[in-house]
Amino acid sequence: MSARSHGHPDHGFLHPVPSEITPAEVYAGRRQWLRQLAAGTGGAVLASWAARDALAQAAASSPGRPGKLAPLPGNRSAVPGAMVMDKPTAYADASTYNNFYEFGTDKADPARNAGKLQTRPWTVAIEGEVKKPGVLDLEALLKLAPMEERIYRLRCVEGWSMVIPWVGFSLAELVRKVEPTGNAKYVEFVTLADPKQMPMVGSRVLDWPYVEGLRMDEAMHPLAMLAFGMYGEVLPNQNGAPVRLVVPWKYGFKSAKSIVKIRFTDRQPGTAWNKAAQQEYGFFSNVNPEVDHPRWSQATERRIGEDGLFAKKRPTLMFNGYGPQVASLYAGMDLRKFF
Ligand SMILES: Nc1nc2c(c(=O)[nH]1)N[C@H]1C(S)=C(S)[C@@H](COP(=O)(O)O)O[C@H]1N2
Ligand SMILES: [Mo]
Repeated sequence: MSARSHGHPDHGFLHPVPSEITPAEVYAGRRQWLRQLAAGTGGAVLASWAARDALAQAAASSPGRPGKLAPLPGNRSAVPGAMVMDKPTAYADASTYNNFYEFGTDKADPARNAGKLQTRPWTVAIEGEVKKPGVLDLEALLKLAPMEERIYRLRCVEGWSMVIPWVGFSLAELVRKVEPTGNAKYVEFVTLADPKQMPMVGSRVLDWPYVEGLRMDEAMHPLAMLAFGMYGEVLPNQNGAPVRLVVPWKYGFKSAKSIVKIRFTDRQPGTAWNKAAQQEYGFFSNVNPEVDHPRWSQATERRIGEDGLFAKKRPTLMFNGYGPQVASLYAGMDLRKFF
């Protein structure tokens, strides 16, 4: 199957978007995780998050402001463009309609098969062209910068989209702390490939581990995010626990899940989907309604939760609507050539 499997632009009107409630034990599991976080070193993170929330609320209600904001659900990001106004996708959809091929190629497979993924203990190795290489454990990573809530659109290359409130911080925070050398031009993200926990690892669907990459200036852009949570809770395993990338102006496959290694390189890394089908999935993969996938149009998208017989497709936005923030990164580049 390989590359062909990534690509059903439209499953028709009756594609299976599950909208059942997440099973109670899943919630219980995540609450448990949150409690552990709060009890341990993660407490500092949650505490600072709450403190920042209080600060933001105070700021919002201070005199001279054009009206009071509604109570904030978390520490809303001040990064320009980080809070889209689109209605967030239902949690039940965002956590059951997933691409995470290590756990299966059906949209429902990750939610079915990722439950037992061991996300603790977890480490992320920092390697390559940096002055401070090393191994960070998850606790250290969680404390690296204050957690923020950001509401991003996510556009999958297959032609569907969601709106997800993530919890995390800018990838740039980490990049700065590890001090890239002058030779660092790209950042490579290597994700977990454990055949004991991931049923598809070992199959030939993709070349494992799933690897993604960004150019250094993209990695430093404040909208590029390391996410640890969504909807105010710890990430469900199927969404890339315990830590994933979120790059909202690029097709969803750039947002690597369950990261175990971040490597700084002088050369453009080979990425999983680019290796699988070079002419279909470029290194940049910026969302672009004017550059079609060889097998389907990218001009429109289905917003998950809005499907149904009479649902209209939405026009896909250049850079997924983040052009004002990111277009300058690509000034002078031919976006058809560097797709
Ligand atoms: N490790 C890994 N990361 C991955 C994938 C994958 O198969 N494996 N799929 C990608 C694709 S195609 C998309 S659209 C997003 C989906 O993220 P979500 O399930 O949280 O919406 O994850 C991306 N990250
Ligand atoms: Mo995707």
